Amino acid sequence: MSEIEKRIKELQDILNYHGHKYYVEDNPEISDFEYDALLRELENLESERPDLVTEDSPTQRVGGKILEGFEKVEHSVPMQSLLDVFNKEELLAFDLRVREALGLEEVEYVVERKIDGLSVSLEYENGKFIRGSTRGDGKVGEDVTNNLKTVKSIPLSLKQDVPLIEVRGEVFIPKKDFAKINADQEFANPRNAAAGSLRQLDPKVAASRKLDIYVFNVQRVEGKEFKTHAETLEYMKELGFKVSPGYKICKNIEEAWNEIVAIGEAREQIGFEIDGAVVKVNALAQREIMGSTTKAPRWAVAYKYPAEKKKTLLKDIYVNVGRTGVLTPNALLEPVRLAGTTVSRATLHNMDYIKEKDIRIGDTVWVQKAGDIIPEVVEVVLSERKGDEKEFNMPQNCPVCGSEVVREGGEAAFRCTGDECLAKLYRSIEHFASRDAMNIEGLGPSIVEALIEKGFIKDIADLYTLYQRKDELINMDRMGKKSVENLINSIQKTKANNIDRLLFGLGIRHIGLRAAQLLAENFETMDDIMHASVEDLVNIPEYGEKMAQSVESFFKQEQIQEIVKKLKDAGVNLKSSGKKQIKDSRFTGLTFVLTGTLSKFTRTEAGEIIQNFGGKTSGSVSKKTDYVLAGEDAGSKLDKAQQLGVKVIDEEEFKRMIE
Ligand code: 0OX
Repeated sequence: MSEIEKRIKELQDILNYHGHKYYVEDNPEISDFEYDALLRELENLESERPDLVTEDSPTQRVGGKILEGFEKVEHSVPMQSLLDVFNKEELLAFDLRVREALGLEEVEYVVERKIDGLSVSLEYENGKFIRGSTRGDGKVGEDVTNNLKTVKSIPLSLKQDVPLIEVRGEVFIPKKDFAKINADQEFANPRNAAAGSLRQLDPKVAASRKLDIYVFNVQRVEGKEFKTHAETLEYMKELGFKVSPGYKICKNIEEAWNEIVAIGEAREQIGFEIDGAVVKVNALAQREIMGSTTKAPRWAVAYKYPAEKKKTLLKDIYVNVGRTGVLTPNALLEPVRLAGTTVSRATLHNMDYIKEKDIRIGDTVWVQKAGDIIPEVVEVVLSERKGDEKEFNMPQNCPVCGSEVVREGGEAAFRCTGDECLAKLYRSIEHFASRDAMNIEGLGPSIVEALIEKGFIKDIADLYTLYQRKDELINMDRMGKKSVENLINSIQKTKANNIDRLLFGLGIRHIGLRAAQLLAENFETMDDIMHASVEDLVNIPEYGEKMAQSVESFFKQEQIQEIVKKLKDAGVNLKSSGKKQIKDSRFTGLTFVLTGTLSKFTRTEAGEIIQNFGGKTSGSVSKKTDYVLAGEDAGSKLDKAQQLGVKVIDEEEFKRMIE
């Protein structure tokens, strides 16, 4: 072996050793400076001898090229989800089910923190990392190997030469790093940031995001047998993995409960977000006996802690104006840390909510995150009221355009009456471009804002003449030539959209996606719809008086008639493809509920397919639901389906049904 070869091998080993000390054990033996110097030496030697660069060299963590998309990976062992429990009773009921199935007085459990990140599977052959994939729907995920290689705590080679092992873990962003990468509030929470980073097509971007991992399960292994889950965790540690820290073996459910309480109390102090605790039967033979349902093992549950609440000062109330002109009151808060982010604003929903809860400016209030994402003020701490707090009243004039604000009979909402209100224009264009409406790729909020600000668009129809001003757009500072061309192309493409997308995109009050489809099905042209009377419109099945009124008065507006004319002149499709001919009625009489993130279709597409086959979709699960189509991260609707015994299908099964 030549000197250079020897030194390269030596440096790889040294760097792997110190990398493990730093990233996995969190116990570095050398400084960052020394580590970087060694890494640079290795990079230099490897650039002299590219033939000696191995796949698992520490220099190869950001070696991947920018991808077009991700390959699908079929998981050889399904990546199951967990059944949730929300209180001690439900936990005890789980324990009872386990003990009855096993015929035992007491069962030993392992309690782990439930890391709030993204589940991934890591595959190793002969000790080398060969592939990493996302959970996807549990059966098929996406190959994100190059991005996972950038996660420094994922070993590229194991400390022992195992012929084959696949482990499962959770990728997350530590709290301290999330604050840094989210300075401009791009992500709602660390979990979202981790998900976005893992699905980056450019591994360099993923590398900049400080992803970390904890592993917690051996999915499969060759040539090794274990008796307990705890043994598998220790084994993974020996191999060099960063194992879920602070897991505890509990000899019965009471001990498990105490551990759940302790984890809940220490939740704020730990460096990463958790969304619960996981309770797992420890003995693997007992797990075998319990088995699994189609989705989740019967030998484990996730205990979900109640939403985190914080007390803080409500400094002021300000008002936002939405697409339809509705004024939404929001609270400006003394910033507080809440479920992973610093919260300084929270919704107050509407004026009735403020009155009902008697929320005043200067109050100390409880804030929590609705669905763990949108912060809301939930209660006033009356005991801390001093008496100088100020009551809030909705402004009589729109804070954006100054027009009169009215409250229409029976509605909670206050609305701006200004036809030209800029806030309305921003939001209406965002809505027009959104996925379920015209689906214009690349027309996000900041571009919309810039186009309005610079006077390029005054209404939605102006989008379709933008191509004539391409050069001016390119000169606008925030967009390059390529992105202007892409935007114009994606706008032009939408001219051929079905008219139901346009009808939904117009943002007619009370007309959602389904109502827009019904309009399209019941009239032949936009002209017919524009001339339809309330009497004509109430004849549409599922249409009530309010919807019919809304459509009629919408199209009576001169301004709208002008916009439609401009759309027509620009060549936007204004013809309906007529009532959908149901050639294949395999779903007639069946109701589907769609939930979670689908990977092969958008929800709208899946909904269209169901309707084309004569079926119906609904927004909520009830006994009348026939199927729940669940994608990734399906939440409460899936739980409800399981409770009611409604059949749950995944995308694969749905695909088979529509083939
Ligand atoms: C976590 C976590 C997730 C293995 C078998 C079913 C679920 N987010 O921390 N999942 C599991 O267990 C899997 N354990 C965890 N700790």
